[in-house]
Amino acid sequence: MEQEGDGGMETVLVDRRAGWMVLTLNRPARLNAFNEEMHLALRRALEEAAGDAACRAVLLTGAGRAFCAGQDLAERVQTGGAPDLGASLDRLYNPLVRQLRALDKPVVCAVNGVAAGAGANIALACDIVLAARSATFIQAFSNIGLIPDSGGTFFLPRLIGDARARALALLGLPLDAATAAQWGLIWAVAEDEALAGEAEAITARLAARATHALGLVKQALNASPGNTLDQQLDLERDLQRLAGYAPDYAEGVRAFTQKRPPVFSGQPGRVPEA
Ligand code: T3D
Repeated sequence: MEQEGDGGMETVLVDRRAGWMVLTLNRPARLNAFNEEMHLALRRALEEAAGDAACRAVLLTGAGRAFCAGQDLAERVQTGGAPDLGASLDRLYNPLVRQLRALDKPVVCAVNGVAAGAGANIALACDIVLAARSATFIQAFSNIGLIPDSGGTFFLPRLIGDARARALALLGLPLDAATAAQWGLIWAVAEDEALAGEAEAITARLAARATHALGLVKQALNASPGNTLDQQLDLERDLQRLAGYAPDYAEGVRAFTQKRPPVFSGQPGRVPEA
């Protein structure tokens, strides 16, 4: 799963814990900027997380002082013709964002330092974003003549409203973590030295919950922005039906009535033929 490169360093570190996985972007000398190798390593690690029933949550973070500085611009210095950036998004960034959103288990992002360009928006594509107090979010794209990608123009206005989204995207200025949390861009801020512990505690807590239901929660919330209320009510009916047949629902109700903590398996149930 780990990928060799960057002078023998793995570009994504994969740490398997009991019930969850930590994925660490690992190109610290380049502030964990994405090159193709890191893209492919992260994709494979997420595929492994998706296919492993024992992995019930994922924690994504960065090595060193940054979370991720977006695209590795050293790869984009033009010596010949201009690169087709649309092709790069199609092949690398868009599949990553889709993969994070579609993963049927929660993804926590611990933003340990600056998150710039695609690095910022990949953080926003995760389910729960916790940032170190010293971290900043920069829609750096317009600083180099680009537009926000990796879902930035989707996530930003939905999370913080059009006025703030426009200013961040057009000005390319850093937003501090506390303001990001206050605006609703992210879930919360942790003190720098407490970030890893708090993010791990959240991920471990998620891994012990009703994983199948959490995947359905993601599905419902992912569909919400494009749906009418009627469509969303229908989707909730369909997904709740699936949740209701899963063993974790029976266990949740049993545990509640027996006044004890539930022990969830995370597994889907058998849905009767319609
Ligand atoms: O291309 C496509 O496929 C299309 C998709 C594009 C997606 C994108 O993400 S476009 C946006 C790309 N990212 C940026 O524009 C951000 C560039 N970086 C910065 O603005 C700053 O580095 C930061 C604000 C992130 C951090 O600033 P600071 O002062 O803390 O650090 P620094 O000194 O600028 O950077 C430290 C080192 O990391 C430095 O290398 P050196 O001089 O020590 O050897 C710097 O060059 C390197 N670095 C930082 N960001 C990148 C990078 N190297 C390559 N690519 C980077 N994005």
